[in-house]
Formats: sequence, structure tokens, C-alpha cells
Amino acid sequence: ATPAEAGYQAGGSPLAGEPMYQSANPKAPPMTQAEFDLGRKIYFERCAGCHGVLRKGATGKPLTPDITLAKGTDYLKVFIAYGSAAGMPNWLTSGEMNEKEVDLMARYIQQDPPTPPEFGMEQMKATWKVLIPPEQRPTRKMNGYNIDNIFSTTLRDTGEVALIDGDTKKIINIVKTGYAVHISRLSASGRFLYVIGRDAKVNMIDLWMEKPDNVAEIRVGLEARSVDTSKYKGFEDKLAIAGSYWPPQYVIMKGDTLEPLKIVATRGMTVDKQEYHPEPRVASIVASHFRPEFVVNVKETGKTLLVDYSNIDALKTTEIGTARFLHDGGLDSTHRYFMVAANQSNKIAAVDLKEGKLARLIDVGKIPHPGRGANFVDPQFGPVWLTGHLGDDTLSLIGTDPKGHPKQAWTVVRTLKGQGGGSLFQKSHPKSNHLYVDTPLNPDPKISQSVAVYDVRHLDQGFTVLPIAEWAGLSDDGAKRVVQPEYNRAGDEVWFSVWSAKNKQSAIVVVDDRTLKLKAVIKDPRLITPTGHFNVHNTQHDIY
Ligand code: DHE
Repeated sequence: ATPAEAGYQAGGSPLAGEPMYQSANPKAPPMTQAEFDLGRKIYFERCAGCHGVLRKGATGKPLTPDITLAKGTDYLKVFIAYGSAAGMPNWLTSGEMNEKEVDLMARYIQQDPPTPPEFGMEQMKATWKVLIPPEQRPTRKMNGYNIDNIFSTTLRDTGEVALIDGDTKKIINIVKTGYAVHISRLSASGRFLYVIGRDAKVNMIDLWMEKPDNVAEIRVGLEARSVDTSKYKGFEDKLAIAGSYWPPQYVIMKGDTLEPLKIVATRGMTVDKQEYHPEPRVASIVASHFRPEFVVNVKETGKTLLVDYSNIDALKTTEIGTARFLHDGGLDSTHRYFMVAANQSNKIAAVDLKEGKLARLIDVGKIPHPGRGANFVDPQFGPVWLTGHLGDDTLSLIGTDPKGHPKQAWTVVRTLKGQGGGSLFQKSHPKSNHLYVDTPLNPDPKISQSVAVYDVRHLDQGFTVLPIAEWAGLSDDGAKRVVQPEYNRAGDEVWFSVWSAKNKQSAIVVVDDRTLKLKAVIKDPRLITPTGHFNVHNTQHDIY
């Protein structure tokens, strides 16, 4: 059909030439159907992560038409173009949107949000592929790699992971995965690696193959962030789980093929006001070592679900009310407690996975963001777990030893000062005396391109700054961020990504943990936009 014909079919005036979007709200500014479709795509890729698919708000403010119509197109355009101190990106001045797109998005968010389709068993099965069935896979390790020390590095903007040999620092393979890959996790045996993309595509990689590669894949929704595998005795390598942002649900799959077995919706009531929320997204998931359970954190309702996978036909779930806006977290050093950040609530919830109950909700700094956090022994207060913050320059140390240090347990025993706000990941290791803190989202390039290191035996002595991006020796001086410390298997090296734009050179910088000196720089034209990296052994055993 010509544009005029299509416009006529769509109920618009054939004279207008372009089909118009039929808005349900007469007050919404006009848009053509093509503009609306583009707005929908841009919103999904750029905005939904913070504001939610239904625009109910989470990290970002709610953007429902009752709010946006009152602000009007001109006001919204300024906000989109220049951003805000509260964390809204400056889409125009950063070059990521042009004037036309800014105008289009300002009009788009005044329309009623279109509800994306659901994604049930039929849709999942249609995307499910077993590339190499279990019986055709190797029966023993077919390569000479020290699998324990392989790193799976997210190549964010190419939809791939780089498998890097931690011993030789050489790339083993670049494996195609989902769009804007997010995290990698390991099966209990350490043989299978599971990767999830923001497009909710899960890839399963067999590390025993001569050249490790995909053996199965599936899409579990339209948008997702988390994946993990069953770790309890007797269930090793048996099951996998993936949680999605849209639709709000999680799915339990067979560990060897990714065959979807059981889908559970997370829609329901919020923990505090007990109001219905239509889009409670699944944030972090971790497998319990104490029971056959997955710990599923539901963001907008503020609930931590302990999902008993021992009989998924009679699924038992313990629902623990924690706090709204659950995001990332990790286990304490004994693996008994899951420490999860309720980021916009400025709290950490300590969940007891042995007893199946909340140990305590702890007030911390502004917008805690631990990644998985860092465990070490404070010389004064005993075992602690630490989180950094996006919204301030502090680090909160929380006591995690109720038996040995009951007074300190589940309280902030110490607050350290870091380089600045904008920290995403902090890391330590049982074999190391150091604590590393990144600050990739700090506005000052000096801070976003370096990391702070503390000696955990002398926390009052402050930190040393390592100029990681400078050590990478990249030829151009484009924007770059240093992100996510990760130890090697031995706990004597720490890896960082120097994350540059897609068309610029990036690198991985390896630091000698004992001397805090540069040990190696990994550069390769295939290392495009590296972000997270996951050491097989440390990820498999939850060592951090
Ligand atoms: Fe992440 C973990 C969600 C942006 C790198 N990220 C997580 C987890 C969640 C999450 C729910 C916990 C998973 C788990 O443990 O099961 N991340 C989100 C978002 O919603 C957000 C804010 C926006 C978005 O649109 O996705 C977001 N994340 C980012 C990034 O921009 C980062 C820095 C770079 C990138 O690769 O996209 C990033 N997120 C990571 C990493 C982890 C992570 C590296 C895993 C940390 C670990 O040590 O396990």
C-alpha cells in the first residue's frame, strides 16, 4: 500500500499522506504511526530499563500520561535533551539522540503506554533450540584449558561473550549470545556457562568442547537480566532459572537443554502499601546452597521468593517481604545469608536462606549497588559484607556473623569514604587482603577511569588509587569507564574492563593483587564494549 492508502486503511485522512497513530487519549500530541513505532522501539531500548515498560517508574521517575501530559512537549524535550542531576542521561548533548528523536520521544511518552505482548510456554518453545543434544556432547573435557580460570566477558554492544583463558590471557572463542548481554553464571559442576541478554535470550555454553560454544538457546521473554542454576546437593546441573523484566515472570528450565518446564508470574501486591503492581520485574536470582531453592528477588513489589525446585509440579514458595526496588546482591562468606540491595529504598535486606526468613532490613547510604558485594574480615568487627553506592561516596560494611559477633550482626559497623559516588561493583577474595571499588558512573573522568583499593587489615588508612584506564594505554582519548573488579581463580590477580564506545578501542587490564602493579593488558579488535567478566571458579562457588 502507498502511504496514503495505508493512512486511509488506518482511519486517517488519505490527504495526510502518512498514517497517524490512533491515540486512546485525545489530549496526547499527534504522532504518525511510523513515529509511534520508532518511539516504541527507542523507549524499549533506552528508557524501559529505568522507567519500566509500563512507565510506572523504578530507578527513573514514573512517566504515565497523567504526569507527562501536565508537563507538556517543550518541558519534556529539555529534560530528554539535557538530562538531570538525578541521573537522567543527556540524550541530545551526548549524541545518542538527534533533535528529531528528542521531539518524537517527548510526544511518545504522552501517549498511553502500549502493553507489550505476553510470553508464555508456546512463545518460549518456538524460540527454543538444542544445538547439540546432550548425547552428542563430549563425555570428557576435550580441550587443554584450565576451565576453572576461564573468564566470560560480556561484550555489551555486540551481543557476544568473549571466553578468555585466564592463564594465557588469550581469547578462546567469541560466542554469539543475546542482545546487550548482561550476566554469565555457571552450573554447579562448572562445566556449563549460562548467559542472558537484555532481549531475554539465554545461551548455554559447554566448556568441555574442544572450542567451547553454544549448545542450547531460548528466549524467555522480551526483556531480562538474570539467570542461575540449581546448586543444592543432588540437583547439580539439573535445573536453570531465568527471570524477566517483561513479562514479569520467571521460568525454570532443564539444566542440560534449557527446555522450559514451569513459568511463574510475579505480578501482585507491593510489600508496604499492599497495592497491586502490574509489572514487578525479576531482578537478581541466586541459587541457595542450603536448600533446593532459588532466591528470586522481585523489584517493584519488594519480595524475596524462595522457590523450592525439588518438586516443580507442586511448587512451594516462601515469600519474604523485604523492601521495594530490589536489585542486585550476593551471599555472605558462609553462603547462608543473601544480601540484596533495595536500591531506591536505600536498604540492604539480609535474608537467611537456612531458616527461610528475613534476618534484618538495614539502612545504608544512597542507592546501594553492590553487584555481588565483597566479603572480608574486619580487624575490629569480624566477618563483614560490603556495598558501595551510586548516590554517595560511602561504603557500608555490614556485620554478617551473628554467632561470633552478635552485636555487630546486620548493622552497619563501619562506613568508609570512597573516591566518589557512581560505584557499581566492589570485590574482595578470601585469599586477598585487598578490597577494590570501581566508580564507573562518577561524572569526573579521573574517578570513573580509576579504582580505589583498600587494605582490609588497615581500613583506617584510606585507599590507593590505581589509574586503570591510563594503564590500558588506549590510543584515543574518547569517553571510557573502568568497570567491575573480578579475581582470577588463585585470587592473586584482579581484572577490570576499560569500557569505551562501540567504535573505539577497549581493553581488559589485569592487576597483580600482591603488588598492586599492572600485570597485563588484553587488547583485541574483537573486545568491543567489554563490561562484566565472570571467572568460572569464583562464579561457580560464589566467591566474592
Ligand atoms: Fe546490570 C547485574 C539490572 C545496567 C552490568 N544488573 C545485574 C542484576 C540486575 C541488573 C537485576 C543482578 C543479576 C543477578 O545477580 O541475578 N543492570 C540492570 C538494570 O536494570 C540496569 C540498571 C539498566 C538496564 O537497562 O539494564 C543495568 N548493568 C547495567 C550496566 O549498564 C552495566 C554496568 C554494563 C552492562 O554490561 O550492561 C551492568 N549488571 C552488570 C554486571 C552484573 C549486573 C556486570 C553482574 C555483577 C556480578 O558480579 O554478578
